[in-house]
Amino acid sequence: MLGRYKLYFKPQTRAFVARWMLEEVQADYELAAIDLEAGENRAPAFLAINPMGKVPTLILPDGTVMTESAAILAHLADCFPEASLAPEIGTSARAIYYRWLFFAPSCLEPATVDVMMRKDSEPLPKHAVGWGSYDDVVDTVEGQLDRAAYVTGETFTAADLAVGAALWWMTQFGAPRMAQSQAIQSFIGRVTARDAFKRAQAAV
Ligand SMILES: N[C@@H](CCC(=O)N[C@@H](CS)C(=O)NCC(=O)O)C(=O)O
Repeated sequence: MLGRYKLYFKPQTRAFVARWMLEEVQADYELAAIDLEAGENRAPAFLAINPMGKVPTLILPDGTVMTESAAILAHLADCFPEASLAPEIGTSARAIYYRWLFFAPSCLEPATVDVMMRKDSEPLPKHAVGWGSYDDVVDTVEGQLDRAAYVTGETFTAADLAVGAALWWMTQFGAPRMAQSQAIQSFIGRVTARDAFKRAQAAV
């Protein structure tokens, strides 16, 4: 979609994922800083845009509001095919891409929040939670990265951005098994070496 995007943004949050993707596709965009500590995301003006009060919140050039990091990645990958960040629709490669794109928010993230924020609690029942267990999640992603350079194979896609950003944050926060996993750390090294990742870290 041609035109200017507007990203409601706070550094060191999931909004970074959307900014990284905007840089990958070289979209024309502006950042609108949101001070979460000051509660700007709970102000009526912002809740009118995103009732969840969360970032990333992306305004598309036609004014449509998009939320949910993985959905934003998928949409931008489709809008900028020249960036080659999504396999062709209907192919098996696309199926694998969807699998990992959704694995990040539905397995990696909640498993990590659970293990890091409920340290003194019993794990939630494996059969009841969508991610099963933290160890299952890490075994699964590690197993994939033992076999290939990227979760989707030998080329970087938006799904690698989603999984890579999650694993990078998990490492920063000291999540179990991250620092010890060679496959995961090599993958993080590959994705964070990208120019778009570096540009997305520029000060606001
Ligand atoms: N499901 C959303 C989650 C977004 C989210 O939780 N963002 C956090 C920052 S990492 C936030 O805005 N927190 C502020 C709050 O809830 O008050 C996504 O994947 O984009």
